[in-house]
Amino acid sequence: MTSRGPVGTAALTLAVALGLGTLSPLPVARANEAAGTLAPLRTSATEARGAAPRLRVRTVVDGLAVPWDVQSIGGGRLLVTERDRARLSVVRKGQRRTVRFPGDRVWVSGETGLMSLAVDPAFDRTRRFWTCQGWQSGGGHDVRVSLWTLSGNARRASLVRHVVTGLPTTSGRHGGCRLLLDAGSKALYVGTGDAADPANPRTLTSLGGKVLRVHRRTGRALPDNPFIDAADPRQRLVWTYGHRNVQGLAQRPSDGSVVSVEHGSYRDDEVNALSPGADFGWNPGPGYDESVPMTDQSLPGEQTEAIWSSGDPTIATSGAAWVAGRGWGAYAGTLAVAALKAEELVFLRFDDDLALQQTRTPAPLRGLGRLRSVTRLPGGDLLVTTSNGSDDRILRVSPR
Ligand SMILES: [Ca+2]
Ligand SMILES: [Ca+2]
Repeated sequence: MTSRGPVGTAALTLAVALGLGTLSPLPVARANEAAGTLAPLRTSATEARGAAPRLRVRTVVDGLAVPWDVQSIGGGRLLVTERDRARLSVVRKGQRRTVRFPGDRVWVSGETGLMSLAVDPAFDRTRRFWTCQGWQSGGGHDVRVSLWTLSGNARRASLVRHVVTGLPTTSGRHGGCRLLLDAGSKALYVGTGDAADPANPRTLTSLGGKVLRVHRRTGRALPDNPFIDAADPRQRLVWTYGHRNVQGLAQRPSDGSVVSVEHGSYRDDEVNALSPGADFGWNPGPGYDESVPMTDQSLPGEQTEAIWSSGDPTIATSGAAWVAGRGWGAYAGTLAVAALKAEELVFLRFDDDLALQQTRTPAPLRGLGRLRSVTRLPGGDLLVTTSNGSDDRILRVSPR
């Protein structure tokens, strides 16, 4: 595997002169490379869709500790999870209020705690939202997806039901877990981690190292799932497999396609274009040997290459959202990906067929600390959570 060379000096100078921020070397697009059609790098604003707007970054709320996810519940209010405190909060006008909820049942260990959130599009009427988190039960623990209702005064969350249980856990490493409500159906996608157990990603009866697709209320498999005829009911929930630790899921508004974002080992963070039944090729060896490729083509059957890969070293990609809405200009239609280790928000442009066109990291989106999750607000602004461990913030990124 080779990395594509850096952008030419002339192009870089042009980009800087145009105020585009720094153009990064194009990471390996292995699927394209294999086909011999690596797309040219766009180098000027005139080739992009309009000019790149200046970006404004504001702090929405501070004083948090590892806020894992944030979602709007309307009325200027945000629902926020904090992983290690297992705390659920509502934030409005910069003020945070704790929501009463059984946080003492949440299993917190290492990378696992109170993690992703999804909010019912009909929240105004239903008051419903979903979380995924570590959970203690019967002396053991798992990661599970749970459906809640928020009280009218937003002070208390009541469990409706656990929608999916039994996502595997070990030490808390690689606990996933990302939720995404499908825009066009009743499906809920659940991105899971492999729990640092080498058997999980390719064992179709394990819920670890997968993207699951379930009915959002019942947690049942959907009739068009790829393994719906499997004998084991867990396998019927599987949409894709061979994942390491899915940290992001995002659905492109233009065509409904869903991508996952996952952490690489020492190399190759990945953005993957999901298709039913696809194998994404992570198969750590005995003893969780992580020296194997992130997409190991030597495995039986077909393995699907990433549509973007960090190469070596990784940047520790996490959450992502597609950029849409007024004012985004040249950034419209890109995938905004948060990076923990690189402490930046990266915009990836793909063409209609999800072939990589360009990567761009605007200067205002660098050096903001470790970034965890990206959420697109109804108007198009992005919310980004930091993940430094203390004095964490929720940031709002807007085009000026
Ligand atoms: Ca892979
Ligand atoms: Ca193969």
